[in-house]
Amino acid sequence: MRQTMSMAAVIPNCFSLCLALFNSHKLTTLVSTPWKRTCTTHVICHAKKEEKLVVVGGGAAGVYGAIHAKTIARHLNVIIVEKGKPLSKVKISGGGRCNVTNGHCADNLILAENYPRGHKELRGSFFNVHGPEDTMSWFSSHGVELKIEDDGRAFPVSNSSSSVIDCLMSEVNQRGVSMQTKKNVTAVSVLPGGKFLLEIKQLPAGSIEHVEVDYLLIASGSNRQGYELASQLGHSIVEPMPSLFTFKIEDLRLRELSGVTFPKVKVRLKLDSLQKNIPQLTQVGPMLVTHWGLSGPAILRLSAWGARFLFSSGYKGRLVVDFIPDVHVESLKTSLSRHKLQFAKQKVINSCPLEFGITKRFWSYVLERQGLSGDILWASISNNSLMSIGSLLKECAFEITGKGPFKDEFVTAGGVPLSEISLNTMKSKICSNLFFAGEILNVDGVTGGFNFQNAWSGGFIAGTTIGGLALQSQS
Ligand SMILES: Cc1cc2nc3c(=O)[nH]c(=O)nc-3n(C[C@H](O)[C@H](O)[C@H](O)COP(=O)(O)OP(=O)(O)OC[C@H]3O[C@@H](n4cnc5c(N)ncnc54)[C@H](O)[C@@H]3O)c2cc1C
Ligand SMILES: *[C@@H]1O[C@H](CO)[C@@H](O)[C@H](O)[C@H]1NC(C)=O
Ligand SMILES: *[C@@H]1O[C@H](CO)[C@@H](O)[C@H](O)[C@H]1NC(C)=O
Ligand SMILES: *[C@@H]1O[C@H](CO)[C@@H](O)[C@H](O)[C@H]1NC(C)=O
Ligand SMILES: CC(=O)N[C@H]1CO[C@H](CO)[C@@H](O)[C@@H]1O
Repeated sequence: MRQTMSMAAVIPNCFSLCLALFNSHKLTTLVSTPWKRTCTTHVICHAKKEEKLVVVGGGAAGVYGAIHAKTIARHLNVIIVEKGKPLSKVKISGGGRCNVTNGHCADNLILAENYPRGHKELRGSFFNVHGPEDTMSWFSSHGVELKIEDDGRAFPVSNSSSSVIDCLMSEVNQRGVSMQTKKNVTAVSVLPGGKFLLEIKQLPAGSIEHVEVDYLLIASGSNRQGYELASQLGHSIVEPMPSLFTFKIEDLRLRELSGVTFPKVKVRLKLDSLQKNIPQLTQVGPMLVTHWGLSGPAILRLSAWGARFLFSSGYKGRLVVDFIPDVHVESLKTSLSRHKLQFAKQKVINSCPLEFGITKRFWSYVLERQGLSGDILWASISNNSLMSIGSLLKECAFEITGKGPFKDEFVTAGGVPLSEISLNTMKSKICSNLFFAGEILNVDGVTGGFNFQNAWSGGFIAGTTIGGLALQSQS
């Protein structure tokens, strides 16, 4: 079928026949007949104009979109313009393993809740059209086996992001998508007939070419240039800002705990600017102490949900940590009193309340923060001190003084507002034949493969919509 269709692509008349057959679902049964020869011998057509799609950006969204557009409309001239290396973020993601998607949310409504920007809008058709299961089955049917880890993140069985890249690049080549690298799309305008006129700069030489295109898919990620292109076409841009970052906390004693992981804490963000209580500003999960502050999944999720508030507060705020979220404060205090009786003759530093999973290193931090010497005996801790240790474990405040320097989980919130596109087609509501997919949209997910899923889903929807339009315009 592949061969027949590409033959058809060069003979537009034959293409219409192909299309008719394709539409009536009979094509697959016909490929073995000698009609291919018939096609080549009956070239009588007025050649229809060749349509062109340019995809700005060879990232996850752009490449996946291009492949799917070309899968549907083989005659469509599909060109990806990439200023750097294609799929470079796929390569480095997940520590080189690539968290392709998150396979834990069978329910798309629950899946949508992992998107601080987009959680309302993505509850609709978006993931139903192409969700994590569709992505996983696409990859596995194209030779990339995936496995789902306990927390839901899906990785290639090979543990290497190269399997994902190799698969996508081989699809690009096999399907005849043209990948043009070291080219920067610098400006766009709409011509009177409705086509786009792109200005493309060759890097690093700087020679400029102008290209007319019928369909434009902007999948430029969080690149400033991409926002510029979108606004040149009439779109507004929600102010871009970082999401998924760690918290800088200036606490020399905390620094001594650097490297310690707490498997389950409850973290809450308190900001002066917050009038109402926002449920997502409380997160439960693992937390990690670093040498500049706090990190780990619970903190990253909190940073994502709090991204806007933290941005406007200049990354200042108060973090309240409950180190023992499964135990009520009163029963914790009772247990501490019991511990005091039981271990009365021991030094506090030598006998930490292990039943709560408190490690010795953390216990000595707690004692220090309480102003207690580790050398005193349990018996000599006053009831008041004991109660405030209990309160500290349940409600330990840290002053956030900034955003961590770590960029490993970096994702951008903001971009083209979802209200300006139709999520069931990824089509612009402002400019016709313009499409968006991926991080350029005002969508971002928490850690765990959700950002890539946004790119796959958006790329698929945009690509298949464009492919469908290109088929229609040929028929
Ligand atoms: C270090 C790191 C690790 C990450 N890990 C994960 C993870 O494990 N799981 C997850 O889900 N997400 C992860 N992310 C986020 C994820 O990489 C992005 O959400 C995803 O790559 C977005 O895909 P995209 O195709 O929209 O944009 P991108 O992947 O950013 O691709 C956009 C492409 O467009 C090109 N481009 C932009 N403007 C132009 C122009 N004017 N002309 C030509 N080319 C242009 C860029 O060079 C780029 O290659 C990670 C991000 C980083 C930085
Ligand atoms: C991939 O990584 C996981 C987790 O680190 C490990 O359990 C598994 O054995 C690795 N697989 C291969 C093929 O290296
Ligand atoms: C791409 O073009 C824009 C606008 O001219 C420019 O700001 C940007 O630096 C260019 N990018 C590269 C990689 O040259
Ligand atoms: C210590 O304080 C707690 C809480 O106020 C109280 O329940 C307990 O009886 C007190 N114990 C002693 C020994 O005073
Ligand atoms: C965004 C995300 O979930 N990244 C994770 C991908 O997986 C690696 C482990 O291989 C984690 O370190 C990343 O945090």
